[in-house]
Amino acid sequence: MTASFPPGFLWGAATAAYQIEGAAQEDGRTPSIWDTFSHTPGNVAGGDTGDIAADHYHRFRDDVRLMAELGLGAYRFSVSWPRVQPTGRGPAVRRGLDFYRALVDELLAHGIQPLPTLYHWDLPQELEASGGWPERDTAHRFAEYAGIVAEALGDRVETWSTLNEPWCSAFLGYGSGVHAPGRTDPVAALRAAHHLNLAHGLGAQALRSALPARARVAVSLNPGAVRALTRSPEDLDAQRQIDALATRIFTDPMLHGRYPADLLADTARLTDWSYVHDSDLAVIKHPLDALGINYYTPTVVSAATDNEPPRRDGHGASEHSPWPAADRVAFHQPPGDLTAMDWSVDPTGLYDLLMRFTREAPGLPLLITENGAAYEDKPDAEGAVHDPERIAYVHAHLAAAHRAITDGADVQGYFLWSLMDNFEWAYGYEKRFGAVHVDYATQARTPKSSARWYAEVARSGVLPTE
Ligand code: IFM
Repeated sequence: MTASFPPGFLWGAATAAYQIEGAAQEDGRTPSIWDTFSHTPGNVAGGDTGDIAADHYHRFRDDVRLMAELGLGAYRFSVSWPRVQPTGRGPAVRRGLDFYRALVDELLAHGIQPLPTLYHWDLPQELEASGGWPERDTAHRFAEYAGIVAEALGDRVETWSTLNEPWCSAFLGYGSGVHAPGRTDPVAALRAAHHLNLAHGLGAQALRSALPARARVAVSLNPGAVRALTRSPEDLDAQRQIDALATRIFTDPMLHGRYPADLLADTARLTDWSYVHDSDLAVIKHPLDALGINYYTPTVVSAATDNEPPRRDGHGASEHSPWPAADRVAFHQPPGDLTAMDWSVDPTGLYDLLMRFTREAPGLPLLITENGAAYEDKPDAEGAVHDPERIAYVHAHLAAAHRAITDGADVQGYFLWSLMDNFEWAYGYEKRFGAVHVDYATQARTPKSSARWYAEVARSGVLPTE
């Protein structure tokens, strides 16, 4: 049995600025929180930094040519805020914007639709010095930056995304501290979550007022596919708590203009949420044209028992939890084969999320803005890279997406994470998510067998039998 995807379905791949661009100190770019964090010993495996990364800043024309060879119809990338507006305030740097203009032009010249994301975690360091995401002003700064990029690229970009995975920015950045800026304060994490929501709303408004009417505004979230270990009331309550902190803290304000009452109650001993101003929720509920869903693996939780083993929530090792006020929740390894991240392979989580948002936001188009897996890919004696596990992973997740479409979900595109191997945040270059292998010593690109396989799926719009 083969599965055909709808005509016009977007077949894409995704990357992010800090993970591939390099050129960290060129053309006026100043440090982001990830430059500072990765240059601080002990934060990133192997002491790796994004200084050079995959050198995409200098090689983007070759990379776009490769995308075209692979038959991609769309490319999701992120704009580096400190490259465009180095201090996070004031006028833009022309050379920074020129890079993205040239990238977009190159994509369009090859028939590839550009989908920029405005914020994929690289906050200008100066804004962190002024308090970062826990401070309200950062949301206003983001809106100003969104307007600058919209003015520069608005004539040639149709679909925009404001933020990527604000959960990670808030809770890994300010809660567990495994991501930049490495703070470990649960209240700061909750404040950051609200100000990221506000940034999304203000940013969406800024995009709308600068862009032509045909433009589409989206956001990319990583909602949790959270499962309870058993059907006991205690385990179901653990599931409810984590669902609120992983997903509803973003989707309730964005889709419904409210914070979940259970979230406010669960976190009441930490914060009174007085940083949510009266008009904020109406701003955050700015109408979306598409919802981006990033999905990798499910989460399994139960009520904690005494002598609980260390947390296994797949979000890195830290003695500080990224889950504010959820001290009585235990995390378990979900069943299934593991990727190199130790994330279990379970495409039903993707299906469940697509159906959840189909029910929750009828009529809102969905984009799978990230999905993929890291494996230990190595070139063989001939220099070829065979990655059958990645083909199996992507195949299974595309089959889940197809099933959701058949069941009524309006899924309009799939973006493989990632186009090429890159800087995997606190794991450095050790984890390889790319369909294209990067030899970091030479910067040679070698499409893995999954890239060839995906190219054929993209070309035909048909998922073959395994
Ligand atoms: O590499 C990241 C990406 O930046 C955001 N989503 C998850 C990916 C894999 O961890």
